Amino acid sequence: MTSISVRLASIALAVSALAISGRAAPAERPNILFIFADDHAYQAMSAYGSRINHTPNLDRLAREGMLFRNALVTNSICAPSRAVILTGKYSHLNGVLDNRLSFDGSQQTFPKLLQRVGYQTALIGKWHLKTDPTGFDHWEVLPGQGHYYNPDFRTANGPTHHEGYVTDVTTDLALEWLQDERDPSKPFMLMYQHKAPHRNWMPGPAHLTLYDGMEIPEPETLFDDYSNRASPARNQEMEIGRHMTLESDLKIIPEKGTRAYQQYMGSYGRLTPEQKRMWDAIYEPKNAAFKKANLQGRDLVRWKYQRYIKDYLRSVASLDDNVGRVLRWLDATGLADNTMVIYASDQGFYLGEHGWFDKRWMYEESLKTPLVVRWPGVVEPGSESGALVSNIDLPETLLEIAGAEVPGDMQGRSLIPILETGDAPPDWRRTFYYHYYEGHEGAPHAVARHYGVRTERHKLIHYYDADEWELFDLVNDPTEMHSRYGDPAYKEVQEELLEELKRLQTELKVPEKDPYQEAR
Ligand code: SGN
Ligand code: CA
Repeated sequence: MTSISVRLASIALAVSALAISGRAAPAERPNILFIFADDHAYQAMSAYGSRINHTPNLDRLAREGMLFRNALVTNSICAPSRAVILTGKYSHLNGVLDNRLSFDGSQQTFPKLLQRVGYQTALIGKWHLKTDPTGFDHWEVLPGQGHYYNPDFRTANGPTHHEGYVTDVTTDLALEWLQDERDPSKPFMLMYQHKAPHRNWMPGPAHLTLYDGMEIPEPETLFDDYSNRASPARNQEMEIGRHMTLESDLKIIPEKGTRAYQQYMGSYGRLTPEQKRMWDAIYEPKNAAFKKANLQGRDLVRWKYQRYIKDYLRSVASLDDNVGRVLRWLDATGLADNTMVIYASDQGFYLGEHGWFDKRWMYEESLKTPLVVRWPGVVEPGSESGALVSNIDLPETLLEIAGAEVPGDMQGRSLIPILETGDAPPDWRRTFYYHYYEGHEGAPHAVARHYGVRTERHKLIHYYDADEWELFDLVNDPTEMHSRYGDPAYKEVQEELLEELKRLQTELKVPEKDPYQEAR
């Protein structure tokens, strides 16, 4: 077939799929712009009611689209979350159980299926799945975690290097592709994926002094003592007080010749002399004041929290600005009307809640991720959904939008009915299965492996190595400070949840033995 007949055939296919689903066929299939952040907590997005920052451009998407209050991830860590989105399958089926494993790019992914129905696909920015991306007509990705300043990228034609701040550079590359390189005769699907605001939270030049002279409010559980929960909550290594480093995390220059100095130079050392001058002028006086104050105990934790949260929010500010640039480009080119824009993060993040940074847990802050969808003419502007939705639902949603057939082995569900009507269909999921695997010896942050079930109101968690359980009542205890597992008052709920957990594991084909061992 010629490319024109392929296109016509694919449009016919799309139109018939839309006709089957009972919706009017739009004149053209929409473009898809998938904007993805790394470790962006919903607590740091004003559309979600942030108490600590403003994100006007992300909020604009929420004002013009739908905001999901319960967008849950199946495995709260970077590479696994990305693999779930590409495949629509839980980690035990897509093979990426943890950050150490590589993605098998020969498997079915939604970008490949979009290509088959005539979409042009591109991926720019953070990738983190080790193997070369497949299913993309164009890709330029950060190797591994990438760098904040003067980042290197990988492409199909070898490495590239770009001077500047990674969030700006990623946006420049995305806009260049949209403007000059894509094929305007085809609908596009662009995955525009940021490194920010991932650890070590290095702000960009435009936001280095944002929040100076201000105190950011502390979360109420900053000094959690981890009582009334199972032992893993106490035994992790993700406390701001005990585990966040002054050097690479908090930009206090370590002594030369130390390991900390080497680590610090891994990021700071990449700055150009000009960038270093700008950086030093801002951090050095603050660092000197910190050293002089010789803080201890809670005062030190409070200082660390302030330095952390400000750098984190500065990194978010640049993300927000750059999303604004892309939204304005869509406006200016007239593409906004026929482009679905999705904003999400790979998981949530702790901003001092429970005294923590990082993610991984089935507790709320890491289980939930921001998710906003703008789709002009379909989604009611300013609408919200509280349905239990997930990153695993995204590929099926995008396939349906493109008029592609949804393979039966995907495990999520298309969000289209919710996007169209604002309401979840009566048979929408009321329970959600979670499974975290990265609990091996020496794993970063030492969070025990666990799985569990979340309902609208309750959450049951099993830390299966130690065989400990937790049960939370999110209405009576929204900050999850008191496990009710074994509490006679929750006997019935507990039994129901245990049963539902088993049912979900069977339905989702979770192997009885943790596939983690076999994957090594
Ligand atoms: C690195 C970070 C961890 C982080 C993981 C995973 N340490 O190991 O804090 O949890 O990445 O993050 S760092 O010293 O390298 O910053 S993820 O987003 O890629 O899953
Ligand atoms: Ca992440």
